[in-house]
Amino acid sequence: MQTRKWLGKTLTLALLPLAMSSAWAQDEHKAVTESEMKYQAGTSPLGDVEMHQDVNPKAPKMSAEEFEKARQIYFERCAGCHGVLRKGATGKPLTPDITLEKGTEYLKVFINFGSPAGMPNWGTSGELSEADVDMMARYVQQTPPTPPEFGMADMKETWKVLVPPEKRPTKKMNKYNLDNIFSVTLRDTGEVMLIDGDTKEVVNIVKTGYAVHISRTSASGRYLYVIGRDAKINLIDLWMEKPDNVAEIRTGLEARSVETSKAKGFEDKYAIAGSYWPPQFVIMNGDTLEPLKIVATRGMTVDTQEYHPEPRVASIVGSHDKPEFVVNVKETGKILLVDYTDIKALKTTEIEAARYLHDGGWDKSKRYFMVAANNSNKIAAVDVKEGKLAGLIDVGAIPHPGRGANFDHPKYGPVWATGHLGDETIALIGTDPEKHPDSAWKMVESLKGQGGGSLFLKTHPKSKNLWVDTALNPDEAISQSIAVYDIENLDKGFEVLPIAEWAGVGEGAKRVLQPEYNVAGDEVWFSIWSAKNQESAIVIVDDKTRKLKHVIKHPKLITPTGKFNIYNTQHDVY
Ligand code: DHE
Repeated sequence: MQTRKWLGKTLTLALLPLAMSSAWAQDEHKAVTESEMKYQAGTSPLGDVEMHQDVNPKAPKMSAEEFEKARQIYFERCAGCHGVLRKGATGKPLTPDITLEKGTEYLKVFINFGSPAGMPNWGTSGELSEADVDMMARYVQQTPPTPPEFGMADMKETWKVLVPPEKRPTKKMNKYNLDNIFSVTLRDTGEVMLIDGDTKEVVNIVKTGYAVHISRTSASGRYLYVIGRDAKINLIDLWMEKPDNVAEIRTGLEARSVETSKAKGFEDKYAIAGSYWPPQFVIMNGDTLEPLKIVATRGMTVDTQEYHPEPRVASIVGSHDKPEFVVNVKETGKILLVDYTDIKALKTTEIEAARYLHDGGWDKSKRYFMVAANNSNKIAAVDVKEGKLAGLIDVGAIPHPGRGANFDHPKYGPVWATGHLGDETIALIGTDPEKHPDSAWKMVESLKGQGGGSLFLKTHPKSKNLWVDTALNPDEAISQSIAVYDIENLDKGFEVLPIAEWAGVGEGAKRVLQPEYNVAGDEVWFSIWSAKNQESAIVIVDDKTRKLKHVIKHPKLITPTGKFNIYNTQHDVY
């Protein structure tokens, strides 16, 4: 039997991770599967960035070559959970004051075996060699290298106006029904595929940033903003004969969110992008992407009120009624209402919520923004009209709503729904304090779903269906199918549709991801997401009959993930 010494005791290898988990990982959430943890630990583009490094004489020795290799591995696999500066988020903090005390042997065991609390078993899974595990254990005891800042001069250097506004069309120059175009993220090729929702034909494939993340539509519906994980933004003009890039910029070194001003009088005027690194957001001209104002998000955390050097910007939405952006700051757990009426005298309302803020969407009235505080197992509801927190609602384990789903519940009135990464439930929260005060800001019902690993769910004002994906569930039968509920008969449970099977693609992970409606609200589009070298597809289901309507396949439809219908994104219909 193989044994190892740990904290002075001799333990069998099988017992080591358990012993460690109780010692160090006690307070980590327990409900995460390996695929979910890997989702949070997605690759950061910072691995290729040159960084400042101090030498720590107390840390174990590493050659310059080893350090560089370890840094690459850290940013590819670890930074998503433990943070760029290793201050901790989903994963534990790994700053030298903690890691030096633990020592190389302890850290090696942890990296090798993982923990039941969610740390992947990088060594025993074969992903890291024994030498790499040893190297990583020494690396996390060094002073964390700091990536450079990215200020106005850096942004301006990357900023390109490919077609100036005065040379752009003055009216729509194509025959497309722009309301029904879909912008589809081709994650691993760094492109978006624009698909005509009426004919299902490809309109254009536009080169974008690395591991492109989301698309958002301007208030008028003319412009499309796309952001990559490398913080590159592309502005696409949908009025062109063939919609294409008209401007681009990098607003940082790593990012996830972009949005545009939607309030009356400010339509298409500003764009905003939040970054993971540096921790900041930038307001730009809406039609050129010229950077105008950069605001740092470094500051104190909501609960312990300690300084955090790396509060990443998660979701951002533009209010339809007030000239404000709602900026959700992950590590501080604060929601910023940024009034852009006068960006030279920016007024910000800072609302205390909970850690770690991630994704969210509007309630039906678009007065309240609902955002997941995923590590607190809560949803924060912000009353944007009054500029205050309306509620902090306990839900299931690790809520992940995407933008959520709004519908009228037969008993509780208007509700907003979220699925969860960490359990199989779907939480319904009452959102109408005026007509349904007893239900407001409470989880009025918790539906049982197919399983954990849910990322997105969707309905449409014209539909009676609620579609819930379970893309990260470890069971293929669950990750490759969808659950659909009749919202007028929720007690009847759900029907399971084998969406990936309907796609008729070959081998692959075939995760069924992110339901998205067409403009009419009578079709639901699903991504069938396999690896880069495998066939993927988009499956379109008839909403009323729940039967297969169409499958989109294309040699360039590689790793499709998010899909954004122009009209529904423009008007926040979900
Ligand atoms: Fe996302 C939205 C961050 C991994 C697909 N993702 C978001 C938002 C944030 C975010 C902050 C909200 C943006 C907004 O509304 O302004 N995503 C992150 C991560 O930090 C994380 C966990 C790890 C990473 O390294 O990026 C991550 N996301 C993923 C994926 O692995 C997904 C499934 C596939 C992919 O394309 O990379 C993925 N994220 C999406 C999608 C949305 C999104 C499709 C938009 C949903 C919507 O309906 O609006």
